[in-house]
Amino acid sequence: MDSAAWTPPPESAYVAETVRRSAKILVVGPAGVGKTTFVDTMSEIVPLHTEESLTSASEAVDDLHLTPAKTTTTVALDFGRRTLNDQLVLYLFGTPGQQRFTYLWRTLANGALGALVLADTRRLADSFDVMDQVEELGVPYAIAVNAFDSAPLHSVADLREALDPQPDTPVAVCDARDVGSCTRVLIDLVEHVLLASTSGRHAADPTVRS
Ligand SMILES: Nc1nc2c(ncn2[C@@H]2O[C@H](COP(=O)(O)OP(=O)(O)OP(=O)(O)O)[C@@H](O)[C@H]2O)c(=O)[nH]1
Ligand SMILES: [Mg+2]
Repeated sequence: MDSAAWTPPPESAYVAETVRRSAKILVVGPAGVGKTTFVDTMSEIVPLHTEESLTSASEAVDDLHLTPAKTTTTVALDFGRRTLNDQLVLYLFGTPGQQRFTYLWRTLANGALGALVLADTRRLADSFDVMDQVEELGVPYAIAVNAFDSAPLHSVADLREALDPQPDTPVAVCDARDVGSCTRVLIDLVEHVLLASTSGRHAADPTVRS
């Protein structure tokens, strides 16, 4: 290798020295709800994507009328990293949203400490199946309603009633393109996971860094 051509990676490429714990977090939800956008927004490293072009062959199965600008779909995973505080780093795994890939993200859920289920107010019911799957896998989760510009706005109380999760499941609204609101829903999720683990309902605990 030509060492003269090598440039060191930026500081942010490495996990900070102070970080003691890490956690795998799934970002799940129906197709086109903004999972890849969320991972992109939150990742402090260049995220990994596995996007493939949507073709006319999938028109009959993929309903994309709510996201007409969308030209690609995730076929395996998105991966990003976010340091949430001095001591905790989150590894974000965005899943594919198309139903035909459900088997794949159920495998991806191995070792996940928590899941963020994204929803869209124009089709809240599309997230029910994902909520069921995550519950079945025993992964604690929070719900983040991604506020698309053209989507109707509802209060969190109304959203909770419509989504009907467990009473202690956090529900919040975010904009998948906005770091501030995405950070808040991730903090809600981590707090929920830690509370669930201290109350003994889930054995999950962030992995200690050696
Ligand atoms: N207006 C608006 N558009 C968004 C938002 N989040 C995502 N989008 C757009 O909506 C489309 C879908 O976003 P993706 O992030 O690819 O959705 P996804 O859930 O990863 O989709 P799949 O991988 O196909 O399941 C893209 O065209 C985004 O630019 C949002 O918060 N507001
Ligand atoms: Mg995607």
